[in-house]
This record gives sequence, structure tokens and C-alpha cells, in this order.
Amino acid sequence: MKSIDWKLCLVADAEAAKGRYLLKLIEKAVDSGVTMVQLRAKELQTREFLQLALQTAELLKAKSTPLIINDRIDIALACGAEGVHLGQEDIPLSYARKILGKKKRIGISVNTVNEAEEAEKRGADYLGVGPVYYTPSKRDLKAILGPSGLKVIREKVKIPILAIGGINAENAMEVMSYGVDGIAVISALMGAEDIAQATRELIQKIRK
Ligand code: TZP
Ligand code: MG
Repeated sequence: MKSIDWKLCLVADAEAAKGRYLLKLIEKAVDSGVTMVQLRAKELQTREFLQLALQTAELLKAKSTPLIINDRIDIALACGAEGVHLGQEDIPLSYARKILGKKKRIGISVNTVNEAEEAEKRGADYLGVGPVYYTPSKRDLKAILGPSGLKVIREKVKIPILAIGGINAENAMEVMSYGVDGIAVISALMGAEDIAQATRELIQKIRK
């Protein structure tokens, strides 16, 4: 498997595109420094999600940028994505691995040390750890970890960690200082008026 640059993951949320052309936003973000993309579409029907995933996969392949599909193993396989991102309520990791094999990456969302250790033990390729800060971007938000919660999880696992939840250009540098491999954001980029400019600003903070 090719190595991944985890630093800045755009969680390309179809709803957060708010009628703008999502593919264009993704393209601008990738051209401006996003190092990986997770495609998330909670409200789309299967065929719409698949269509979007196929187009995104084509775009990202041309840019050698990894694509991860949120929630849907079937769509990840169909579009030839790099992997899938699963939450604690999605299909369990052991079954996901059975379906995907070792050639696809599986990321797991965790909110506690126990969940993090469990996911690592069961063979997750990376973790999404959060919410680090409050965010209106996710329904049924789990307990806010804050820096201390994030640091504890970082100490306990070795696999790559993407910190998520309320991360933006103001706090990104501090979050990176806790030893995480990267950050994953929705609103800091999807909510920006100029996604290219916002991406450049954010990646500059992270690479420092
Ligand atoms: N998981 C934990 S927080 C979150 C997800 C998907 C939402 C992150 O969105 P934002 O806008 O970057 O805070
Ligand atoms: Mg999920």
C-alpha cells in the first residue's frame, strides 16, 4: 500500500456543500493543499452517493490524492476508493475487514481510550478522534475530548490519528502539537467563502 499524507483531510460533506458544486470544492481544496478526502453524504440515496463517489474517485485519482468513503463499504469498493471510514454504530471492524481485505484502509471514529485501543487491536488503519472541540457539524455529538482527552488517546495508540471536531486555522497548530498525524475538517473548509484560500491558510498552520 502507498503511504498516505494524513495532514489535512477534507471531510467533503455533501450537505455542507449547500447547493454549491461539491466536485469543484473538492478540486479547489486538493489543488490548494488538502492531502486526503473523505466523502460523506448522510442524506443521499445509494445511487446518488455512488455517482458522486465515482466522479470524486476519478478526480482524485488524477491528482494522486486518496479518497475514503464514509459509512459505505459497498460504495468504497465500487468506486475503487482507498478505504472506508466507520463509526462505532456502523458495521463492526472485523466484518468490514472480512469484506474489504487488507488492500483497503479502514478508519474508525473513536471518542474514548477504550474505543481507540479496541480499534487498533482489531486492525484499524487509522483513527478519527473527536470531537476535540464543540461542533455543530455532527448530530448526536459525543463527549468533547478537549486537548487532554486527545493527548491521552495519542499516548495509548500507535496507528495514525486524525483529530476532528471544531478544528480551524486558529487552533490547528495547537492540535497538531498533541502529536496527531493530521486533522479532519468539515466547516473550516466547506464553510469558507473561498475554499482555496481557507485551505492554504490551514495547511500552512499545520506544516509549520
Ligand atoms: N466527527 C466528530 S466531530 C465531526 C465528525 C464527523 C464533525 C466535524 O466537523 P467540523 O465542522 O470540522 O467541526
Ligand atoms: Mg458512520
